[in-house]
Amino acid sequence: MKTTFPENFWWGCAESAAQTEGEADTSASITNWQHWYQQQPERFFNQHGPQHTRNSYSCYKQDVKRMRDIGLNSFRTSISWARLLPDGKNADPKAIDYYRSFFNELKNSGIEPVVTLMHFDMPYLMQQKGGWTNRAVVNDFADYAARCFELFSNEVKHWITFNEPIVPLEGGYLYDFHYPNQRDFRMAAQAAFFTQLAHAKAVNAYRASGQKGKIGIVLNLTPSYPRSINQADKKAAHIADLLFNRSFLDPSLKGHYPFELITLLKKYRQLPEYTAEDLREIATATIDMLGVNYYHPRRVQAKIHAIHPQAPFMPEWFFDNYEMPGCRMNPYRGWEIYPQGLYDILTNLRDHYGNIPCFISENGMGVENEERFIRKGIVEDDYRIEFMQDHLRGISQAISEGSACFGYHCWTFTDNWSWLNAYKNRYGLYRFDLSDGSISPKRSAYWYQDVIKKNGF
Ligand code: BGP
Repeated sequence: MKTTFPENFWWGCAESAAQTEGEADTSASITNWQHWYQQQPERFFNQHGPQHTRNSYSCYKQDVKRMRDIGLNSFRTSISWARLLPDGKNADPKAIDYYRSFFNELKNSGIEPVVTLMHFDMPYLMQQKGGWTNRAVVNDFADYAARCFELFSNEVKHWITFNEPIVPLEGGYLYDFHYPNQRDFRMAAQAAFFTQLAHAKAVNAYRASGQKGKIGIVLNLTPSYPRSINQADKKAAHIADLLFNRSFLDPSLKGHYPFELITLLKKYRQLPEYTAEDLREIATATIDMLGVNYYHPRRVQAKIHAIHPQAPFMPEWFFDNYEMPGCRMNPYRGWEIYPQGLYDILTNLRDHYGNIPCFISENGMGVENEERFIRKGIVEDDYRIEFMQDHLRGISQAISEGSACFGYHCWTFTDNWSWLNAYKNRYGLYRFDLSDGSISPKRSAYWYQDVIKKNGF
């Protein structure tokens, strides 16, 4: 059966500055990632750090040409805060030129630039101030956002404030996979609240600028499925949903936090500090569009063991993760593959979040040792094609049932540096050869080109 999409559907890919740009010849200050790598290079896969990125700073014109060849009509990347404002205040003219000419190159090729202000990389000087746990950084971010809106008003009509804002908090304050490697729920909650406030201030600054483009946020939504219909399992899934999805989804879309989440955090004395003015700022920051990143679902069950009363407070006080026997897995990343999850997310947004216009802003499959699949110089990544097809079917079905989903961006265009995993798992439509820096299309690039041409498959 044919899978089709509406006219003017966004077909694109996503990338981020820190994962692609490389350490170019601007006077960028160092980021939290560069600092962390200097401290603990052994924690990065094969010790490949942020300096091993592909250097798209120098080759973006060739990249855009490849995007045009495939037929992309939209593309998301991010601005590096540390590159644009090396001292936190003054914009570097070279960085301005770079971003302007990159965005213009896209536009002139018929590719709509979608630009994220914050995709995991924070200037280290902001981190030294306490990062998202410090209110002063919220104001610094709002200033940075306002500078971007002013500097790139001609080039950019689609802005994203944050990419997956929950991830740096989970990584940095709960599970130790982002700097500053703390384990303190209260700090995580404070950082989450200030991140939301920073998002709201950026949205409100955009409205105040009078510009007529669109602004939104990208959230990684991970539907929580209970192991069974048993009440305890269902409650466990409900709390996981409150903590990991609705903690950002509700304030971003409804302007306020779920009452049950506030009650829960209050009970365990984990509520962040906030003011009435902060809540007003969040309540008034209405977004135009939502980006949904989806890779895998979350399955949970009621806790099996009691909590150690002196152990640090963690989300896992309320549930255990559950691995469903026989589920389809991506063993390289350890993530379940469940396309139905994407359909469920879109249906939930339709039914409970006013059917906000949304696009799938990341979806893809990271696989290790892809050189195994090279035949006649091409990575035959049929598994990636199948993964994307299955997810696209879910999207198409949701749209036919009324979802306001208007696009799909796969992660990612060219294999890139993936944080702690560095180059372990490859996600690209194009292969990046680390040994000589060359780039070549995988089978999925040709497949995607065909899908775009036919607006379906
Ligand atoms: C998302 C991030 C991306 C990218 C992707 C793949 O969470 O927004 O930046 O890294 O995940 O995940 P990973 O690199 O961890 O395999």
